[in-house]
Order: sequence, then structure tokens, then C-alpha cells
Amino acid sequence: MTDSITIALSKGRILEETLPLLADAGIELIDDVKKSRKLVFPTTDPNVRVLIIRATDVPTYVQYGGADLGVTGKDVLMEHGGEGLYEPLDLNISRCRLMTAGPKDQTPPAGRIKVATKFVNLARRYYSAQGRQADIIKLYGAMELAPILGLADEIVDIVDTGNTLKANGLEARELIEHISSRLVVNRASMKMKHERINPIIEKMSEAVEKRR
Ligand code: PRT
Ligand code: MG
Repeated sequence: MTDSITIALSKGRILEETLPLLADAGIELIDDVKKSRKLVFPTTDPNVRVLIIRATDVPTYVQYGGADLGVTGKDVLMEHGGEGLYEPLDLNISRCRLMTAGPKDQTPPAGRIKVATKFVNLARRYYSAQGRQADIIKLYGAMELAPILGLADEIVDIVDTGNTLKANGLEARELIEHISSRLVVNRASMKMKHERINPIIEKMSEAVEKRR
């Protein structure tokens, strides 16, 4: 159906900041997401439904057309690679920085270093662009532990206040990218459903500007 739209949202911190922007675009969830175990939600627009999934799965759902639109962090998009996706709008929410970090007051060893991260593709690209040799170690969480336990010389992770690094004896080293959440659109949907999708992008864009 060319007039029905599926939007994939990231559960967690991004969701709370995305819902008001969607509401401004005339799309509100009927159920209370916090009280529901549903994964697919109807909205006040009978032609729009919302999926609530892991941030890291959003680009994949949108890429393969499981969803027409999605919202996720730029970090997640950089790691995914962005294949099959348009990225028409910076939502200016869930802002943070993607950084390298290591033990406080310690310079990284010269030559080949070990880097622990959940962003393996992105880290590989970053170190190679810097001309630095790095062995990338994939972790799924608690990256801060890796340097403490001698697993890695550095980590690549999200930093906001810096409190998590500090609490674990680490400090930020290099800024890789300023991060915020983005609206992404499936390339085929953008062509086939532009009459439905363009007004959503426009209204969300106005909602973002209003909050600047
Ligand atoms: O938690 P889950 O494994 O389900 O998925 P997720 O970690 O991808 O989801 P979530 O909701 O934790 O984060 C989703 C997105 O929010 C990320 O992809 C970022 O784009 C964005 N974001 C914004 C953040 C932060 N701020 C943030 N502070 N994501 C993570 N953090 C974590 C960070 O990993 C570190 O542990 O908070 C800690 C750092 O915070 P400070 O304030 O101590 O520096
Ligand atoms: Mg998390």
C-alpha cells in the first residue's frame, strides 16, 4: 500500500525525545509505550504505525523496507554504513560525542594499539584514516572496563558529561564526531511514497526548528 507508512523508533533515551517531534507532525501513539509489551503500535493517523526496536536495528529495518522511516543515532548510522538510506533530517536530540578514551594521564603506546568498542566498523575506518595501526576488539557494553583490565589501550565510545569515563579512571582523548539522532528514509519508499513522506519530514523539521 503506497499510503501506509511504518516508522521504526529506537527504544530507550531517543524514544522519549522523538515522541514530541512526531506528535508535532500529527502522529501520536495510542497506547502508553511504557506500559505495553507491544512492538508495533497504531497511531492517531490510521495510515501510520510505529515499531519500537533497538537503536542498532533501526538502520537495518529501514534499509530492507521493513520500515519506511526510522530514527536513530548518528553513531549507529556510521557503524551501519548508511546503505539504502536517505538521511534528510538532523533531529538535534540525544546529542553526545563519539570519542576515543584511555587511562587518565597516559599517552597511547606508539605503534600498533588495541582498541575496544562496540563500533568496530567505524573504529576501523577512523584509525585507518589516521594512519594508525589498530587491533579492534568487539565488545557489547561496559567498554570502560577494557583498559582497566588490560584488554585494550583505548576505547571508542559515546561521551556526554564525561562522568562515566571519570568514574572509571579514564579520560577522553580525540573527538571522532558530534552525534545527534537522525531521521532516515528507505530509498525506495522515498520514491514510491513521497506524497506521504515529504509532509512528515517537513512537519518534523518545523518541530526541530521550533525547539532550537
Ligand atoms: O542500551 P541498549 O544496548 O539497548 O542500546 P543503546 O545503548 O544503543 O541505546 P541507548 O538508549 O543507551 O542509546 C541510544 C543512543 O543515544 C546512542 O546510540 C547515542 O546516539 C545516544 N546517546 C546520547 C547516548 C548517550 N547520549 C550516552 N550518554 N548513548 C549512550 N550514552 C552512554 C555511553 O555509552 C556511556 O556509557 O552514557 C555513558 C556516557 O555518559 P556520560 O554522561 O557519563 O559521559
Ligand atoms: Mg545503552
